[in-house]
Amino acid sequence: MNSNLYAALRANFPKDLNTTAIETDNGLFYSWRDLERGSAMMANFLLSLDLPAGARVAVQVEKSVEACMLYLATLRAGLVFLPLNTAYMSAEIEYFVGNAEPAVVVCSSKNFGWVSKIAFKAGTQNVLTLDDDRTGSLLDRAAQASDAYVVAESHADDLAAILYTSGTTGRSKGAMLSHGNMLSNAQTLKSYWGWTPNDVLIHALPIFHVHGLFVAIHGALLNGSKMIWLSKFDPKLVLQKMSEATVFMGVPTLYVRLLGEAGLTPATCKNMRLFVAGSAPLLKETFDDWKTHTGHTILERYGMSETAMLTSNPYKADARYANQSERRAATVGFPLPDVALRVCGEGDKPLATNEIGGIQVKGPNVFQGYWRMPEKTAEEFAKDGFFRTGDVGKIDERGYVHIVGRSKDLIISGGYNVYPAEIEGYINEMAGVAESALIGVPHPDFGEVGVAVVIAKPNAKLDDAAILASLKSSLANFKIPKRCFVVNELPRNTMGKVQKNLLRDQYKALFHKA
Ligand code: MCA
Ligand code: AMP
Repeated sequence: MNSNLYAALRANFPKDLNTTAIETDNGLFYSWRDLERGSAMMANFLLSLDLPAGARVAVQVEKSVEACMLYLATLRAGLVFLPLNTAYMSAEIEYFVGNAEPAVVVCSSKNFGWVSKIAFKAGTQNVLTLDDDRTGSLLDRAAQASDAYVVAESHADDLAAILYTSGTTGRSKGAMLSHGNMLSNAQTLKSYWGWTPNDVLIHALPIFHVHGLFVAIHGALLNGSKMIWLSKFDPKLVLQKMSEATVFMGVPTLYVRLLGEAGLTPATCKNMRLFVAGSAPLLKETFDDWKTHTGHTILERYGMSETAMLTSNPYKADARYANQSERRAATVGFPLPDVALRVCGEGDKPLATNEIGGIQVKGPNVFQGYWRMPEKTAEEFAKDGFFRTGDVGKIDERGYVHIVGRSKDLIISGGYNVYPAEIEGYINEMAGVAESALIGVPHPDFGEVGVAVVIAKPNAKLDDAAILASLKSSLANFKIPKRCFVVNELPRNTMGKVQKNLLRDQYKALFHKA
């Protein structure tokens, strides 16, 4: 049997391929046949390059339906998709391309100059462009390829995608996900969230992360459900489209921004059946306000790049948990049906109900390891095969999982991950800097944002604005600390380690009233 993920998605397209699969915010309608033919032509083009099995296709392009087709084409050709955040700048792209050694790089035409230089230096032979107005050399080349049906034979454990997730120390690690990892997760969510072919999803997230690329797109395609495709999140446009939709997915910031709109009313949401939140903690306040303004209860779920989705609040009564159907604020719900989840203490020992420890998981969705990092991979797994997520939590007496913190030093800002070690590394290289600490503090819009606390070398004079400007010239915009403080010393424990908890406490009311 062919375990290629595209084959499973395709099998659920509606019988009538002429109906609308995707409607865009600039008035275009793509039929299921368009998705099928467009991705076939791109797949046939990729196959014409005669690439070795497992070759990577790295993609840094603006959101478009053609970019979605390129993802499907990569699956169909049996190649490995490597999506990259559009905010990444040259040093970041240089690392990913150097590490993954993609055979194909697809970028926006405005970036072709610098991206192609990096790619050719890393040995990539094929650098193509794709823009969000249906132009670019990829489409020119694919237009000459056959639209004949093609789906490569894949095994469930063949790689389908590599997602880079930043390392807490050192550089980013590429999480390798297989066709089987992603299909099992999509099938589980299909039934757990009660998808039907009549659903209409508002797709407002970027398509270079698990949430927008896998949870949202697989959800719709595996159910033959239509998507309303927004090129970027715009709260007014979401509300305008809401009456035509049934499902919405967002990081908490999207819900916060929607709550700021006067047009958010029960009437606007009358056809909606499901609001999903995840990628970062959803505040109870947002959960409650949403209920008040719309009459709907947000369903919060939890996942990771390494595992896709792990837990979910119930969509309807869950027979495994005494038929509980309550979606509870500040919990991430129950482990998904095929996910084993435990909370462990020292030595990977499972803890009792309500005891706080490291969250570990096992299941068909758990990744194949980190790209070319066998030792790092081995370190992250317990002896009995459970993956250590780096999240800290507990399971309560009713079975709900709570995330109470992270053992990894990570800031999640507006759904994007920022690793303090990376930013501190850049600041510490700057002239006159003795040391720095990046901490996450509460923020009303992004949930959490980075704040840099910096110490100067003796007799050196540092300027906070200059530090931020210098970071801005080398790092993706969402990683730039929102504030920078130059101070005389950092709090330390008796071992000499910087006590970030004290700094977080000191700066916690910077954007939020305590
Ligand atoms: C933009 N900025 C940010 C962020 N986004 N700063 C911190 N955190 C951010 N997330 C910067 C901009 O560069 C700008 O800086 C300033 O903040 C204001 O930008 P704004 O116009 O408000 O931003 P935006 O373009 O509207 O974007 C906000 C956003 C976006 C729509 C919330 O960040 C977003 O789409 N987030 C979703 C991320 C996502 O999909 N995560 C899923 C990961 P300046 O003015 O200096 O230029 S998947 C995952 O985590 C797991 C597996 C899971 O469970 O799902
Ligand atoms: P990444 O693998 O980079 O996409 O980030 C995954 C991390 O996001 C997880 O390890 C969690 O720390 C965090 N995360 C995802 N969903 C939630 C949620 N609902 N609540 C709290 N944290 C979450």
